[in-house]
Amino acid sequence: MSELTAKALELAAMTPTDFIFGAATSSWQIEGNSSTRGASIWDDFANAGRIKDGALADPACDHVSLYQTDLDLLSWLNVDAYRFSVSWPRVIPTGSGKASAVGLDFYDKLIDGLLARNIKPSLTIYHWDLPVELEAMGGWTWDGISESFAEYTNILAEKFSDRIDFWSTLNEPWVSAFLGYATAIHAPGRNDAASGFRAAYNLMLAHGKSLQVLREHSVKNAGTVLNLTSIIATSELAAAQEHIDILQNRFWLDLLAGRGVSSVLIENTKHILDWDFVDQAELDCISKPIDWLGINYYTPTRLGMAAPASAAVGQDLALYPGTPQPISFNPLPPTTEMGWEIDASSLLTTLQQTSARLPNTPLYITENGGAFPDHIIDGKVLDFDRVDYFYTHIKTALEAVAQGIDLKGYFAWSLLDNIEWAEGISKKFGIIHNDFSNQKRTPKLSAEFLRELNLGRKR
Ligand code: IFM
Repeated sequence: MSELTAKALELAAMTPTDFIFGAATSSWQIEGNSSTRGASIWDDFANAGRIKDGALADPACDHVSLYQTDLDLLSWLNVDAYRFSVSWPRVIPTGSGKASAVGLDFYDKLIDGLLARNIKPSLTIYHWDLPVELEAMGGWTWDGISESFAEYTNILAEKFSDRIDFWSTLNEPWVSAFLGYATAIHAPGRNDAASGFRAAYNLMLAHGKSLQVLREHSVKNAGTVLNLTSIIATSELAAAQEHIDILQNRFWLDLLAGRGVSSVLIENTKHILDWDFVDQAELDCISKPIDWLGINYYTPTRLGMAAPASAAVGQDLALYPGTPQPISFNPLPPTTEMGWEIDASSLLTTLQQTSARLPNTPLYITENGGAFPDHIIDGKVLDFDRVDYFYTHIKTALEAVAQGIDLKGYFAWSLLDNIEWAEGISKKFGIIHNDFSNQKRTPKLSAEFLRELNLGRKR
């Protein structure tokens, strides 16, 4: 038996029978075919040359044309579930108003294709591709955005509520608000701290209203997805650590748990905004119980005092406006190609902290994975680093289950090499290699590993 198989079977033996394994993607990162939908803020961002390697919305992975191939790959992987997102401008080309029959039909076929292969659909309503018309109204800082989101949710729920196993309102609202509005790292690139906080609140209000719509359609498995992590610092940096922990983790969990906006956050940010828009009825709407919480975990956030600042993507003090002490980000080696420290033990800490902060809520790891260089030898993609990353993180996740954490599933990020947002196609997270010149898909060693794990548990 090869070492790869032995490790996969070791994990299979640790896995509870009802645990879900899946793979994840998002619409803008894989779909391509932008001419058959409306425009999103990411199209504008890409067209303005803001993506490092010049990648554009097309062709991406041409998934709209090749979805049958991708469904067959999911079948070959033997996953239980597939997590994908719906492109808002594909379903409602101008953001509000009439839905596109062509757009809905695409997701209809995708969902039926999953069900025909006995794969549970996990649908994310919003994974960052906001229609440009809504951004022109103010985007996530606009008062009306949560109503537009509720209307969009209603269209999806009317069409798909009978066939979706997991509904998720948002993916990583911290990224939408702070990379897109507080800074200009992501689309729409506002670069205004106060807008970041406003967007953060409106995203959560949109979550609350969307959840209400899903409930009106009798949806019973609705949740949301946050990118949570543990913030590591020495005691001299306790004030900065607390602030960063609030912005990264607690703000979202506090709102979901009905604890409102932290007084520490309000105090630390009083020179930026007065938070006068916070409304008790809206807080009540946001804190209605969810059926599950998704955690996207990649790396810990390790703080230090020493310059130089970290070169890790997305680790930047401007993303945490109001931090009361100057700090830098100091990821320790080994790191991935994103500069992200590899530390599976922080996944365990994150799971423990989250279950304490949002009790009685089943958890799923909805994304986990790494960007690594691929070694292509004789047509085989030997991504040993990624195999090792999955092995250590899945093992930690399963150990957390054995310790009593209510963790119910794990989704690998990502099914395919895709457009890694502002980093473009040069940072590769896929378990399946994609040749962007001809769209040839080649499963990497990590895909074989996850397949062996899935076959092992089903034996
Ligand atoms: O590619 C992204 C994904 O869209 C959201 N979570 C993090 C991934 C890696 O950066």
